[in-house]
Amino acid sequence: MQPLAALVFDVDGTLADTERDGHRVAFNRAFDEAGLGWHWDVARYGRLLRVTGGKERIRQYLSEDWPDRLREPGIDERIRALHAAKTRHYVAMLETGAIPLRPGVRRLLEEARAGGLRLAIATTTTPENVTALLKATLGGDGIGWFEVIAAGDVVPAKKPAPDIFHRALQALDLPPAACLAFEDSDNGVRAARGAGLPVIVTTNEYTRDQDFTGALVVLDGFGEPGAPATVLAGAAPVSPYVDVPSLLHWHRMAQGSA
Ligand code: XBP
Ligand code: MG
Repeated sequence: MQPLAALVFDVDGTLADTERDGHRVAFNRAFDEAGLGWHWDVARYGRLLRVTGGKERIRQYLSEDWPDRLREPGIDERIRALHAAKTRHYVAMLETGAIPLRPGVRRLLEEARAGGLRLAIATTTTPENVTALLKATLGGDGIGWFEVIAAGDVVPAKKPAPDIFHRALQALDLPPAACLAFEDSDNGVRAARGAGLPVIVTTNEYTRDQDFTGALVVLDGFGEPGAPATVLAGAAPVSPYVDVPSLLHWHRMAQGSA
């Protein structure tokens, strides 16, 4: 049996609830700045989240509301520029401390590090967004907590393709059986499973009704002492919240030896 050696975390919706009050707001600020008159409300953004990747999401929106604009010369460059502006607004929001880590995340990361588990990130979002989030929430050395940060356009295909998880496993030089992945969305679960990773889901407002077939366990969050996590599917944690003993228990289950 492979011992558990590393934890591979998704970022958006998993480490922090970034979509509704972070990315969406930053997109709208970039649209305003560009004088486009576009606005993504909470519901519309929820539907657009079916497409992973910010540039891809702008393209999806155009295909739905302004299909002719997709044929305009230079549209790719304009999407890139608009997305770069969005990233600038998003990073500025993070630097104000506007987006905290989800309850239980910092505790679990600290417990995992104390327990000798290696930490990695596999995310669709732009690398600057990851470093800004980690710096703003964990402090200057927070980035160093993660041995591997695989993010954004470093891989050709985004989630639900498994590429970003393959990239993280390669960088860790570990087989999927020695790891556990953490995700919040069905696209993420399919990506992690596509890379052979056992995956633990923590849902959020945008993803709670999605299909998490293939996940080891589905919870409404990581939980904290005194604020237990609710199990929505799969085996309960060893403690009322997600901790290292629970991870070891789920990992054994994943290998059929619990
Ligand atoms: C979620 C995504 C990202 C973000 C926006 O990433 O799909 O595209 O919504 O970030 P994760 P960018 O894999 O962490 O859940 O605009 O930088 O793409
Ligand atoms: Mg996510």
